[in-house]
Amino acid sequence: MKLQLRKFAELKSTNETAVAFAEEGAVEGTVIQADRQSGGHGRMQRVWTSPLGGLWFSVILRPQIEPQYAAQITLLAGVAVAKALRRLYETEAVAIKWPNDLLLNGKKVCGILSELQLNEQGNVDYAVVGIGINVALQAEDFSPELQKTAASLNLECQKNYSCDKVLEEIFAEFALLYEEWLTKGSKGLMEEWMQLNCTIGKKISVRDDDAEIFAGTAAAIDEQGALIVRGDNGQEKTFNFGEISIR
Ligand code: BT5
Repeated sequence: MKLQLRKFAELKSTNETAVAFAEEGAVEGTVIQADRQSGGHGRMQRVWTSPLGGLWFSVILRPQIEPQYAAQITLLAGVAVAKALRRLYETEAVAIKWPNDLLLNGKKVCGILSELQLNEQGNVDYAVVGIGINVALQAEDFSPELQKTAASLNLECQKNYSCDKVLEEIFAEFALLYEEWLTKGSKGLMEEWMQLNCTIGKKISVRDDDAEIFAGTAAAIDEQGALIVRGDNGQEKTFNFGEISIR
């Protein structure tokens, strides 16, 4: 797959623009990037802080796969970004928190938002994978609340990489992984995810809004990217998506 960049100074949300382009037939590998977003969002329309200095982009994919495997696209993006950031910033402190976050020394540096559109036959029409990375944000770009939970790569690692450089590194990893995933299946991807994650083996709470709905140890992820949790009460439960905090 060839990634082709379409760059904008400002968009409401690169995911929204990517969906609109995909609906108009944009080819697989089209990438929408904006220097800033006026309405960047996370899951359930949560606000995603996206000022100048961050890398905000969305990739249009048209994988011919069974829709139930589409959840792996978020894992794939996480692996591609984690590998690129670890190499470029020469740190192993970047790790994947299930399902869609990348942490640096325990603070969120990247969020991923995947959206899937099926056609009338129930096959994948397109997927949009939106990736937000705090590359060169300053502490004051974050609200006081986010300052406690979010980090910016250049600040934290004392480097001065541009968003273009980070994007170039991610493109290389992403294209390679995606081809491998399409042709060879998910085994290699899952193995890499296991190497790069900071979730499995940890004591976690599964949350809905602010309330804990299940507590236990993250035991494994299954073929489709769902998290298997061994409950403190001995019961095992599988979560296809959700919110967790590491205890
Ligand atoms: C995510 O949602 O983590 C997915 C974020 C995806 C953003 C990208 S940017 C390009 C593309 N265009 C979009 O409009 N979106 C995608 P979620 O798991 O729901 O986490 C959202 C939470 O992360 C918020 O409620 C905040 O607590 C926190 N947050 C917001 N902005 C942040 C930032 N810049 N860095 C770290 N944490 C942030």
